[in-house]
Amino acid sequence: MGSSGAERAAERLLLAALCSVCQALQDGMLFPTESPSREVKDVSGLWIFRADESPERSRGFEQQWYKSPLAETGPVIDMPVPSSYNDITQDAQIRDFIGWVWYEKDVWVPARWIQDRGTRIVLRVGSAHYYSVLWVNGVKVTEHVGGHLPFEADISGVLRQTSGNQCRITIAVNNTLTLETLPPGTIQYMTDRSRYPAGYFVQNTNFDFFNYAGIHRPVLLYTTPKAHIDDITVETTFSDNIGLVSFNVSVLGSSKAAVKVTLSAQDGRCVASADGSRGVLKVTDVNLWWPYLMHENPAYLYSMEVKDGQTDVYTLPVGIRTVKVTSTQFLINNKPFYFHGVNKHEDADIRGKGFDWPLVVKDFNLMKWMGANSFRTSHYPYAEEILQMADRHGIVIIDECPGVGIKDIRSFGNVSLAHHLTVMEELVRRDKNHPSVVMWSVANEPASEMPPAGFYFKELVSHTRSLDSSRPVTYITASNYARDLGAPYVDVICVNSYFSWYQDPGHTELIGLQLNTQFDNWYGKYQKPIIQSEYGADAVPGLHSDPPMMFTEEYQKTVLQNYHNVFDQKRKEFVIGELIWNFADFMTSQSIIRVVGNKKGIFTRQRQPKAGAFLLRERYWRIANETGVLNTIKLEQEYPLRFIL
Ligand code: BDP
Repeated sequence: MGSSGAERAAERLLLAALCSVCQALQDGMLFPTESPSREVKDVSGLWIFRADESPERSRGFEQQWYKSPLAETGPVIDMPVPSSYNDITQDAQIRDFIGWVWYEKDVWVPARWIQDRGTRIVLRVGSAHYYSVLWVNGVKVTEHVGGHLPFEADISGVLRQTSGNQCRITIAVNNTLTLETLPPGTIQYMTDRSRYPAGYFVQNTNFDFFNYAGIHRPVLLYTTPKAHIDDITVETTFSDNIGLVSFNVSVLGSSKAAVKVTLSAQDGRCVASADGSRGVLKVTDVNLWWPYLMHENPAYLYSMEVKDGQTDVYTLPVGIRTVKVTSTQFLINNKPFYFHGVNKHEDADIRGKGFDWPLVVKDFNLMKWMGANSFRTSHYPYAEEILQMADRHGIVIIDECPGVGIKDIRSFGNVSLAHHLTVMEELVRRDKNHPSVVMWSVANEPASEMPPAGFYFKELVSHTRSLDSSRPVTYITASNYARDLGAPYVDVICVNSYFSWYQDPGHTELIGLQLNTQFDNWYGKYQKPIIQSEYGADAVPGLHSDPPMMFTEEYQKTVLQNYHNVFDQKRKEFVIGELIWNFADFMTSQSIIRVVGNKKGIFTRQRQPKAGAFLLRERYWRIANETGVLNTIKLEQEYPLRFIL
């Protein structure tokens, strides 16, 4: 079919945009999947573990614990991977440990992987918090700065040179945070000998969640052919009933790559194909990717098979959708989208921040039960498996980097900024192809009124835009509208506020006035759409009082109701979303304002609903029904609304 002028213009725009997408990092970071040319071997499970308790935490390096089996260096304990190590033992020293810990596992590598010189063997860690060094059979293969994002190393050479099929993987992980890490922190040595023993130190941070550490996501071995598909970038748009998928494939290890791309519908039918590493696929009668509750057939995913000649095959799910922002609206597929969702944490009993499928599936069931159409990955990137779930269920994501707690002016320096830019590059490289991701958040509640914040956020936002021009960029502010120096650069204003909690505690009657003022001030100054990106109140489950008092379930409900009254007025104007703080109770460091963690969850940490969950459920379904596109009968069968509406 010949393309119209408008389509050709759209194609040119897409290609131009793609030129600037993700050029900063050298290599790709495709999620490891199996295919006729690729194998994956999950080496998570039971590892052994040793914390380096020497005063400087440096004995492991001095004695080269990576050179021999870890058990020969001293006492080791069992440690599950993925999991935070903190809550696994009965030892408070392990829970609160700061410094290097060592993990080790012996695995067998299939003989054919070693023998076939055309096979590339990669070791990949889904994430480890915070700083990691990796050895294979005593040989260092890579190191990585930063939790929450994956890293990997080609270990084919090491395996072939060392002891063949047996592979001893050693990973040293250090959770120390400094002024230049993300999130930042400081180590404080306590020098008053009348109060602290010699060498006593603490880790100070400015964020409100426990600094869980360890190997948090699966560790995988996977193969690719030597000549392999290294990265794929897709961008999508549509015009009338024609979907356009522009793609850019990079192949490594081959000078004459012959790329073929095929797009299939959910019934397996091929709907478009092309030859070459760049191009645009045209899909007639396109099924767009729609958010949950916005369409009767949400989350439609095509399957894009990328082949490099006879050697490599990689299949990528592709959702065709557009995202745009106007001065009052957030548009998905040119239709106004209202975020009625949650803020989350990767957090649960025992495993801490360790990836856990039962928890992930339960959380998606709860979000769908309550009619949430979106969540924000507060305050760091979540596991890729979670984003894949969101793609498949139509849950929209604001994807946040770990820029939380930037409060010290020294964390606005050039070294910090350079690292922050790199983290955004890693994040965009990893998540750029997920249709569920509709916006990047570069930070949470930084000290955006400090003078360097203007330059810092200008750079950060514009760099993020240069990595991906197809999505809006924001950061989450708690600053006053008149003093916020980063707001001029963002596309959407995201504001956190805790009226009647941190301000005027106990006075829920003030919420209406204060929230109205907040919205009018921000909109008056910037004329950009606003998301209430956090609001809420602690509720200790089972604590009751009427009239409501702080920390009871009734108080949490009353705070929410007062916020909702204002949202209902302002969403007719420029408020484009509300995200409750928080989906579930979560662990924090110990402090006099936290009773075994933060209790602002509408679910407990064990995922049982508090009264506020039912309130939100009723509200979210009502808002979804207002859009008028729902097949209510079908949804009622899935979730018995008659009980709540
Ligand atoms: C907000 C922070 C969030 C906290 C929340 C709270 O963004 O991380 O957990 O306050 O205090 O300002 O509950």
